[in-house]
Amino acid sequence: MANTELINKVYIGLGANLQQPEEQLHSALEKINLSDDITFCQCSSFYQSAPMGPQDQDDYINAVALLKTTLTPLALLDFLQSIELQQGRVRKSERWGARTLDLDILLFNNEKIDLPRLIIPHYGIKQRNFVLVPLAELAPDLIFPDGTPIAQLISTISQQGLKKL
Ligand code: ROI
Repeated sequence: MANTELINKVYIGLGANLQQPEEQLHSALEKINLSDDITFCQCSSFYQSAPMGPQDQDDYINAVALLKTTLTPLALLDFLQSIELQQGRVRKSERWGARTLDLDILLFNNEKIDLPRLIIPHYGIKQRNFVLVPLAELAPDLIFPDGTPIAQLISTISQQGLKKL
C-alpha cells in the first residue's frame, strides 16, 4: 500500500537552566522518542551557554534535535508544550527569565508559518549561537527558507559563552 502520510522534517531547540537542566533535556528527549507520531529523533551535543537576557540567572544547557513526524505544526506545538508543562514549566510574566524547559520549533520542512501561536522560522534562530551551533552540527549544509546558508551565519557569529559538553 502506498504511504500516503506526509513525513515532516523538523528541527527543535531545547533549553533549560533550572532543576538539573541536563536531566530536563534527557527526559524531554525520552518523551519525544516514546511518541508514536515521531518516527525519528537525532539530537546534537549538549552545550552550556551563558544566559541571553537577564544575567542574574544560571547558564543554560542547549541542544537542537531533528525530528521526523506526521504531526502538523500546531499538533507538534501542543505536544511539545505538554512536555514543558509535565516538566514543571511555569509561564511567568517576566520575559527572558529562568526556565525548567523550553522546546521551540525552529524549522518545519522549508516552510514559513505565521500564526498567532507559532512563527517559523523561530525569530531568534539566526542570531543565537546556542541555536545555530548545535543546528549546524546536525545540518552543516542547511539553507534557511529565506535562502541564507547556515554556514554563512556560523562563520560570522561569536561563539563566546558557548561550550560544547
Ligand atoms: N539564553 C540561553 N543561553 N539559552 C536559552 O535557551 C535561552 N532561552 C531564553 C532566554 C531567556 C532568552 N535566554 C536564553 O528564553
